[in-house]
This record gives sequence, C-alpha cells and structure tokens, in this order.
Amino acid sequence: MRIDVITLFPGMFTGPLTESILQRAQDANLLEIYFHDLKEFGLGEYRQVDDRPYGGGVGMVHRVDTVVPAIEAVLEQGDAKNVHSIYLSARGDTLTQPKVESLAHDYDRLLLLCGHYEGVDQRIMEGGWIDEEISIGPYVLTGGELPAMVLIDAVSRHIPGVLGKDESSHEESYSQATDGKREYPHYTRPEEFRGLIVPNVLLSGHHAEIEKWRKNQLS
Ligand code: 4GO
Repeated sequence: MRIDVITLFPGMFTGPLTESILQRAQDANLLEIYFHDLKEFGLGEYRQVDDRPYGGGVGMVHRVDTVVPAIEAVLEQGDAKNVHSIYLSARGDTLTQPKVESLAHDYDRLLLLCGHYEGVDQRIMEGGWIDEEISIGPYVLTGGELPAMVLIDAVSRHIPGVLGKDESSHEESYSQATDGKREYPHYTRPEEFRGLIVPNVLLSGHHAEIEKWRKNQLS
C-alpha cells in the first residue's frame, strides 16, 4: 500500500513510523509512506497557507487554493489507481476496526490530509477532493497528524505480510473472530508473581477447556 500524507509538520511522523513493525513493513516494500509539506504550496513571500474565517471568529482556516494544488500534485505522482483521500477531523466518522479493515482491503493508495488551526475550507470537501472525513475519537487535537499516525498504524497491520505469524491479527479485540468484542486477557511466565497467580485452566493443557474459558472472557 502507498500512503501519502499532506502536512505542515512532516517531522512529527519520524519516530512513530520508523520503528518496529511499521519500519519493517516499509523495508519489505509492503508499505510506502510519502510526506508532502503543505508549506511548499503556500502563497506569496511568506508561503501563506491559512487565512481568517469568513463570518468572523477566532483562529485561522487552511485556504482551498493551497490545499487543492497540494492534493492534485500528490495525485499526479505514482499510479493513480484506487486512491482514497481522507481528511482527519474531529467532525468525521469515528474510526472503527471494521473501517480500518475495509480501508486496508479496498484501496491501493490512501491520501491523508492533516489540518491545523481551525481546520480547512469546507470547499475542499464540497469539491470532491476529499472522499471522507475520519475522526479517531470524540475529542479535539491541535492537528491531524496524530490521528493520521493512528490510522496508518491500524491500517498497516492488515496489509498481508506486515504482521508475522506470532503477531497475527485474527483473534484480537473488535475482530470478526471475537464477534466484535474485546479479546480475552493474556498471561505468561512466571506462574506466580507477588501472590498473583495465572488462572488454573490455562495451566491445565486442556485445550477445549481453555477455549471455553477464553470465549467466556470476551467482553
Ligand atoms: C482530528 C483532527 C481531532 C481529530 C483534529 C480527531 N482534532 N478526533 N484537529 O480525529 C483541524 C484542526 C483538525 C486541527 C485538527
């Protein structure tokens, strides 16, 4: 999968995306992530990207005539096939596990637009440059970058080959295998820690009983 991120702060992404499983996925060419600095599409000497809101009020709004050229420039790169463009916004539909899985399976490319200030000019949505608005939860953040990283992480682990056998995603929380419920709790060695013990059934070696117990623990 190819993911393009349009942001004023590409530097925020190094760290979260360059460690562990996501770095390994990029090394294996299962995942390509490109960052595009919105500032490069800014207007005038100061490369202005934002302006005061019509109707008054506090804060600034991303200008449509800087964001749209940025989106168009990104779409011209690479193969245009099956791209889906997303604006990370507190007004969007909340990201869920089924949504994550359909993003991973339905598209070859995602374009993520990260806003700042009060957000972007609504005409970016009205003109069809954004396919959908997604929120990672009912709270407001200073920018769309952290939500974009959350989305990239959640989607990437559903790209075939990204998770190893031991990390596989079939019986986890909110999945089909757990009926959309939260998964059962896990225990490992030692068997006893400061008086806290592992549920007996897990030590029994009785696979049917273990399965029954785990099913019972889903919530
Ligand atoms: C996304 C973006 C919250 C979310 C955001 C969220 N806040 N809940 N803020 O996913 C435009 C200005 C959006 C800052 C951004």
